[in-house]
Amino acid sequence: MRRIGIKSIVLAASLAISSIGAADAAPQPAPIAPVAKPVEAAPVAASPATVQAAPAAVAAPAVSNDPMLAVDGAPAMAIDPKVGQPVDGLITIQPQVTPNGKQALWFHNWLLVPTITIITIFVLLLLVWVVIRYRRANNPVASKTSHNTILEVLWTGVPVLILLGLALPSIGLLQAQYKPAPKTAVTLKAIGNQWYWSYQYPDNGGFEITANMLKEAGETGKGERARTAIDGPRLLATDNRVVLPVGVPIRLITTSNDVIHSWEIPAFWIKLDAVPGRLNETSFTIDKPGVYFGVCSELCGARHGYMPITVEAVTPAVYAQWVKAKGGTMPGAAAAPATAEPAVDVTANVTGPVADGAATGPVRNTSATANAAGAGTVGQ
Ligand SMILES: [Cu+2]
Repeated sequence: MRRIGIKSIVLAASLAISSIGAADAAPQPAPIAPVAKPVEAAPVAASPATVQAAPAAVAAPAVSNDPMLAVDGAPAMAIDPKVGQPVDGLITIQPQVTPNGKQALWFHNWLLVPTITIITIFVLLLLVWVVIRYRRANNPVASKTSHNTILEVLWTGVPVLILLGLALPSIGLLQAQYKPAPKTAVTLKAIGNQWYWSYQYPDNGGFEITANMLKEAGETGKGERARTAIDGPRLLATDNRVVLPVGVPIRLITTSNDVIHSWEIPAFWIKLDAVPGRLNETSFTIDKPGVYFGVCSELCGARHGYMPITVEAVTPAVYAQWVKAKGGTMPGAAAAPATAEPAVDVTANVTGPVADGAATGPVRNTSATANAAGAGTVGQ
């Protein structure tokens, strides 16, 4: 009996230890690979020139040589270096800014980690005790006990209770993550491309933005802007930020133009594959304004590590302003299609080669005006 007991104890200990390793490994978000020099002339130049609506309409500061506004026209927002991005020495999950994320973080910090720790320490102490107390010198005549009902009931019942205690909140969290977005949600369609992301806002007139990684000073080509500290960390900052409102449910739809990518923002507890020919959907609500970084999380080719995601979460009022500056419409105001925003000025703030909507690929319709007419329809 004792032999079997020890065997199962050792097995349990190794399982517990290996799961700790897995938990530690999971939250590391950014694959910070050593940067090889940008291999090609980079898709940035060739990619659909990030032609954006000129921020002229925004009352907010629109200084053209402000790096954050130069291409985007989005309101400048300072980055909190401890939130929404990897932090040196952090061994746990990033601080969460969505209700699901907070629930998951609580689950991890207050149920999983303590349970694993207690079990591991208990098993370790048990092993040490057995090795010392029952070593041959101390215990020359081994016990022949073969059954102990109380002990057997306990070592079956207690693990069952532990598993139940973990399963109940876990199922609740799963359910929350699969809850469909309400009708009032703002839709963001993220489209993976080798190797950048483009985004459509079908609820806001269907305008589109393209986000390329900002290169480091010295790596940029002609007309490209190098990353600065206010853009965000190296390999995570993009030329255009995805702007989203806080406190409003966001319906995230992902798809891809070529291979499987995955849209991930660790601080939102969101990771959703972008599969060619399919639409995947999930939803989340951002609680706190801020800038949040993520990366493509599906191995998608040579420059997989160079297609980051930058989300700027702003108040709904600022979001409405931004949408207007992009030539889009807010769902309420869109009732009157007469608001044909004057042809969006695509000449300002364009660093890359200017392409008009017709010149680029079918999905890469970079002209905000082309889509404005079909307000409310989901661009495929
Ligand atoms: Cu990718």
